[in-house]
Amino acid sequence: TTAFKIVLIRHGESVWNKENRFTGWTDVELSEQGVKEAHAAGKKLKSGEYTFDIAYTSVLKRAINTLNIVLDELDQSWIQVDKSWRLNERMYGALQGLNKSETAAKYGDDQVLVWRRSYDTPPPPLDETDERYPGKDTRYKGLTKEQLPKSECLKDTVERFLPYWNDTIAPTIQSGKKVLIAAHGNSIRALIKYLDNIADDKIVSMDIPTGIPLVYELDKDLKPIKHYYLASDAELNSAIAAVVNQGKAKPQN
Ligand code: DG2
Repeated sequence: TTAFKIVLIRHGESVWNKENRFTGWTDVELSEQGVKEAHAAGKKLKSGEYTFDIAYTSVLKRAINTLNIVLDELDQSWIQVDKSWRLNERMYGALQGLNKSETAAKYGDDQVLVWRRSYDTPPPPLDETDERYPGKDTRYKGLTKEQLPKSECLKDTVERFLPYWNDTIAPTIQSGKKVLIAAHGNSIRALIKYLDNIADDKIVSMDIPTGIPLVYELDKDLKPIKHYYLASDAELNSAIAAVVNQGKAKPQN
């Protein structure tokens, strides 16, 4: 039986989602549309009478700002918020900044699918001298060299996310606090892969839409009982199809 309910949300559309660029650890703003999505998500949670005791997010403003908008809609801006690099988007390495569709035209849809969705093939790495290398960003000054990624596959993201889940988030859920997590497409895929124990080859076809709350009901051992998006099937399917199509040389609508 359901003992706990948590809510996950991918941030609203960012300006680089809109321009269809690989983003990763690049700290880009929400687009106007993304701001609207965040407000709509907050309103949905409010009408479902969701309330939270604590929220977790990344150190990237598209997730932080989404969370703030959602909490404002709920009139719960006062709750404790914990930010961690461990909830950051998967580090997209040398692909960061490139257009996804142009990259597919150059390397093929299949290669881009592997880079976007495979479990254990990382994208091409950044060089440490590259301006995009996180070691150059003061917000990551507490990380060891081994923790600073040059690129990550989903497996790497799972591995760096799990200590945060096990040491911080999971015990908080089990203490009875109501938890909201605002994160990213691939950090949420990492969490779901772990929670639902999804096979490595099955995670390839999982895509997370922007700005739609995803509810997970968990038993007392935090095993998922069921999950659902707060959206109609039509809304959900078109939002997911949009994400899938971003990686194609010729997006079809
Ligand atoms: C996107 C996800 O991350 O991209 O890094 O480009 O969730 O922070 O917008 P987000 C990025 P895909 O893996 O879906 O291409």
